[in-house]
Amino acid sequence: MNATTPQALVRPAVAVPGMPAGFRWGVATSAYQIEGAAAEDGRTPSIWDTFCRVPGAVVRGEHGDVACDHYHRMPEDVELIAGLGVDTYRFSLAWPRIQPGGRGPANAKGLDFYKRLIDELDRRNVTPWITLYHWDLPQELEDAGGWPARDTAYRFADYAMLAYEALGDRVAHWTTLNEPWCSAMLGYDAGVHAPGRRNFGDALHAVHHLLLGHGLASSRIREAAGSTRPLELGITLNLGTATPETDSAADREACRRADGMGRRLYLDPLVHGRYPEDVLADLALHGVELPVQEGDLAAISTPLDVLGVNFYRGALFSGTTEDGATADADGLPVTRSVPRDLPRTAMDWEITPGELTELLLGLQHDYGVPTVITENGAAFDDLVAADGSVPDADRTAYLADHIAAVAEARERGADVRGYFAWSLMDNFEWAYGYDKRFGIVRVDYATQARTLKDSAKWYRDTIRLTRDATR
Ligand code: IFM
Repeated sequence: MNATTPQALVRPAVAVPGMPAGFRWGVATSAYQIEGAAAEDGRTPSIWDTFCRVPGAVVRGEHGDVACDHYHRMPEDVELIAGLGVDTYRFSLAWPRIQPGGRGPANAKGLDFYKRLIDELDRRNVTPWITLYHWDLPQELEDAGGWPARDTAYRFADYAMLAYEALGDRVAHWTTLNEPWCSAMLGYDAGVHAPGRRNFGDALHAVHHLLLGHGLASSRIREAAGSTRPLELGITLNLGTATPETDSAADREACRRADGMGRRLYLDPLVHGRYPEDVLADLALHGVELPVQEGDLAAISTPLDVLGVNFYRGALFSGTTEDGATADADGLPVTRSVPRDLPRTAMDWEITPGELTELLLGLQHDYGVPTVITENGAAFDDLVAADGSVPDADRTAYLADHIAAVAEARERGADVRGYFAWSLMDNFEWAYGYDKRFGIVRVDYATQARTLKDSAKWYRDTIRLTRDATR
């Protein structure tokens, strides 16, 4: 059992009340985190291949060259997925595999891998759910300016069409981007993700161009699908909640700013076709203006069929420094996240399932778009028992509490249509390398052996019992 949550008790699998028959159950992964085969069949480097080579950027200098070797073990992995009884598998396409260098024609060998994956999923009645972009920008496009440059949005739309033209006759579920906040803010402002740049203004330009890329790709995919092909199109955002530490005006303002930068900056243009005025004013204080051109917001607000929600935690905010100041050294208002005395995961993330219910109800109220939880899960420092099993009661408890939070949100009126566990298997956790294990399946990186953790068995049984109860 994990030291961070010694209280985690073994949870029995039971049917989750209130889940309708068509509720989707899935597992999720992304290309760079699992595929490996970094230089095979025409794939060229992405910004992550480059970033991993920067000394100090990733724990122990680890990288995705081999990762879980999924590129070579894909049929066995699909077998594993089917054995869990999930109906949906969310995975991402590697842009530098499908369109090496980020421009020009499709690479047939790259597409073939995903065609074979879809064949395997079809054979086992698992629905493919494609994410077009999970952070692996072709390096050439970064060299040409990356997401802060407007042209990258057009390049993304072209790549999206290459993928849709090749796979759209067999795949109905398409997500354009995974977590544009991370691409922009971690990649271009904090510099802790690829490409490792540190410029707030560039990061905000990246936000706009990511959203524009989403919009351009969405409208072209929608047009190509026409009225005959089934299509469920959306975007996935990482979302949390912002709770004020006290009822003071400063703390409530801090929450307005945090919610503005983390949620409304994306969802207002996506759903309502406008950026939130208060956030634009906050950005102006930093001397930043979004590079919006005529027609951009119409493209960005191309209707969404579904909003993918990745939830890991909510946060408490204060509008003052620990010393009580409301402005920082630059005279800008303070938005400080305040640690709480709550159980934590191995990422040191607070465990806050109730805030998932709150988030989903807020999304329903503010935006009214059907949602699917496209990621939820936790890293813990798993121990392998003498008999080879992985008794991860802490992860099972995390999943159980968050699935219950989804059920509660549904009961209170949120239109949540699915839940995908992050992640199918342990994988490359970005700047943390292979240190942090999010899988419900353990990967022994020395042998590439896969072992179902207890949480995977619990998830499998929970899905089966829930389905049986709704039959
Ligand atoms: O592993 C990541 C994933 O790639 C994106 N969402 C959050 C996960 C856990 O950090």
